[in-house]
Amino acid sequence: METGGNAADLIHRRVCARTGHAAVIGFTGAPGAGKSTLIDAYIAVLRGGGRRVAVAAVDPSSPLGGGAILGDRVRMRRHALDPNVFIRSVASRGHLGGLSESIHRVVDVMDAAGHDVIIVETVGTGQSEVEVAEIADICVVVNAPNMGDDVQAMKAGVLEIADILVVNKADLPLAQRATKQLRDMLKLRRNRQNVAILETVATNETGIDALGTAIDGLLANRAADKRKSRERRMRRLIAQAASRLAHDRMRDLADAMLDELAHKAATGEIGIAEAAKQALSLIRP
Ligand SMILES: Nc1nc2c(ncn2[C@@H]2O[C@H](COP(=O)(O)OP(=O)(O)OP(=O)(O)O)[C@@H](O)[C@H]2O)c(=O)[nH]1
Ligand SMILES: [Mg+2]
Repeated sequence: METGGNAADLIHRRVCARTGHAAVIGFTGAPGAGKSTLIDAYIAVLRGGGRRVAVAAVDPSSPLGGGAILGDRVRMRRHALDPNVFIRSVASRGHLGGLSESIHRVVDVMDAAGHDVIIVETVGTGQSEVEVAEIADICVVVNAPNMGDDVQAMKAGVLEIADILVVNKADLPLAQRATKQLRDMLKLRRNRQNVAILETVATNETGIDALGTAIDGLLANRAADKRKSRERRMRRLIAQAASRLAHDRMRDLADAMLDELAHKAATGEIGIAEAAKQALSLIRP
């Protein structure tokens, strides 16, 4: 059975009827910024409050399959034996250069399974963080001092999606400088310039309680938007699925019909756009 086929659709429908309870928190940021370590510490805070947690770690290093193998990138072993913490690695399907549709399904299933908080970890390498912002109710962008060309290198897009900015590795020199740089960059942001910037040391759990409090505060304000953003997300998924469907049907179209269109286009009788329109009308049923 092809992924995304009818069986998947059936499951999706059953699952969707049970979703809407979980809070989805995205953690994104440069490789090695400390996202997994931070999440590990945050899970401890959530568990202290009795909440059930699921983590979907998007693993960019495994483009194939959707396996549950946890790579070395995932440093959350402390909670491995806790039955109320479910951690899964999700392949990013590299050829699309970002989060796949499967992450949407994984998050939905985690939600339907009754987790209170779902954490999505992605490495901020371009498209993926914009997609994580789409899935997540709250987006935490994790920075670390002295990485590459400081935070200047951080893409403007990443800053735009941040609901909370974290400067992790605050134990390192230059942490304060990174915080100041972020504050300056925020001033240039078009909207929501009052985003919290929190310093943390994930390795010794400094600042994690404050992070949890900040996330809860934002969640409380967002509750009303949830259904709307879910529907926006569905619209995008439907559009993606529709274009894939068109692509597949076009491929299956009788050659004779395409040949005729190709001939007309090649001789300039019709333009490409017109040929495409006619081809679409051929596959409509
Ligand atoms: N000094 C210091 N090191 C930290 C801190 N947090 C994480 N680290 C270290 O930074 C390294 C990377 O941590 P990870 O949690 O794997 O970082 P990540 O962002 O999840 O990395 P990727 O998933 O590979 O992108 C590890 O060696 C951590 O022990 C911190 O607050 N201070
Ligand atoms: Mg990681």
